[in-house]
Amino acid sequence: MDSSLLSEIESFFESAPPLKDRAGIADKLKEFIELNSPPSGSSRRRIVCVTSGGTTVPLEQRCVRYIDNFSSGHRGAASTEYFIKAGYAVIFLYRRGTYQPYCRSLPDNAFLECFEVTDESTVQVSEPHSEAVKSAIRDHHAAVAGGVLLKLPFTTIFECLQMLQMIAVSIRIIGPNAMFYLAAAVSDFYVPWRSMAEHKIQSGSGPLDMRLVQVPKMLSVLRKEWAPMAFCISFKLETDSKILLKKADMALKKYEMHAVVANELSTRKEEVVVVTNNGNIPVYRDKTQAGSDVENPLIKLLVDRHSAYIKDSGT
Ligand code: 9Z3
Repeated sequence: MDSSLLSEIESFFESAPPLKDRAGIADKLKEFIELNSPPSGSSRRRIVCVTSGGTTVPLEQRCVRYIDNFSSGHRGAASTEYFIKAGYAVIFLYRRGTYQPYCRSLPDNAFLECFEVTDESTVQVSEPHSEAVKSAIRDHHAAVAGGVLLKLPFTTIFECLQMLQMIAVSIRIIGPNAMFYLAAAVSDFYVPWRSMAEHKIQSGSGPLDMRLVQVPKMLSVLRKEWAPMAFCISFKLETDSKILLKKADMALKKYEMHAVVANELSTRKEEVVVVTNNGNIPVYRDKTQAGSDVENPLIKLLVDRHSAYIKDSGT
C-alpha cells in the first residue's frame, strides 16, 4: 500500500484524542463475536458492521463548535433491521441522536406523544401508537437479548474511525463471513487534534481562517490490512446526478470495494444503484406497498451477493 497514505493514517490515529472506554468497547466486541461465531461451533452467524449517521469535526478541543456531515441515520437503522431478519448479527456503529433500529416509525417526541398519564400512578400508551410502541420494544429486546445487536455510539470523526478500526481487526477472524456496510457520512476534512485551539475560538478578532486537512481514505486500509477477507460495501452520495455513477465506479475501483451503493440526496429513499464490477443494478422502493422502503430489496440483494462471495471463497 502507498506509504504516504499509511503515514497519513498513522498520524490521524496518533493525533486523535484517546477513545473513552476503549477497554470496555474491546470487551463488548470480543464477547459479541465469540457469541455469534464460536471458534468451535456449528451455529456461526455472519456478522455485519453497519455504520450510520454523520461524523462531526470539532473545531476546538473543548468543543463548542463543529462541522457536521448530513445523515439522519434512517438508512443504517432500517438496514440493520433487515440484516437481523436475514439472520445476521449486527454491530451498529452510529452517530448519537440519529435514527435507531426498530424505532423508525415512532414520532420524534415519542416519549411525550406515545404515552399518557391516566391517573396519578398510571402511564399508558396512547391508542394510535400502541402497535408501534409494542413492536419497537419487542423487536429491540429480542435482538439485544438474542445477542445479535451490538450498538456502539460515536459523535466525532475520531471516535468513529477508531471504533471502525477496532471492529475491523476484531472481526477479521471470521474471514469472508464478515461484512461492512458503510452508510455513515464520514467527513472528508478535519482539524488535527494537535493544531486545534484548546478553548472556544473568540469572535472579536474578525473573520476566521482555518485550515482543514484531508481525512485519509480508510477504505483502502480496511480492505487491505484491517479485514482483507471481509465483504465491503461503501456508499457514494452526490447531489448532482450527472456525476454520481462515475464517482461511485471510481470508488469501487480505487478502494476495491465489492459494491458501491450510489444515491442522490433528494431521491435516496426511492432508489439507489448498486455499482459492481459486473454492472450496475438499480434498486427501487416498491411504491405499490404502503410503508415500504428501498432498504428491503437492497439488503436482499446484498445478502445474496454476500452468499455468493462466501461460496466463492470456499469456506
Ligand atoms: C450515504 O450515502 C447514505 O445512503 C445517506 C443516507 C447518508 C445518504 P440517511 O442517513 O441518508 O438515511 O438520511 N452514505 C455515505 C455518504 C458519504 O459520505 N459517502 C462518502 C462519499 O460519498 C464515501 S464514504 O464520498
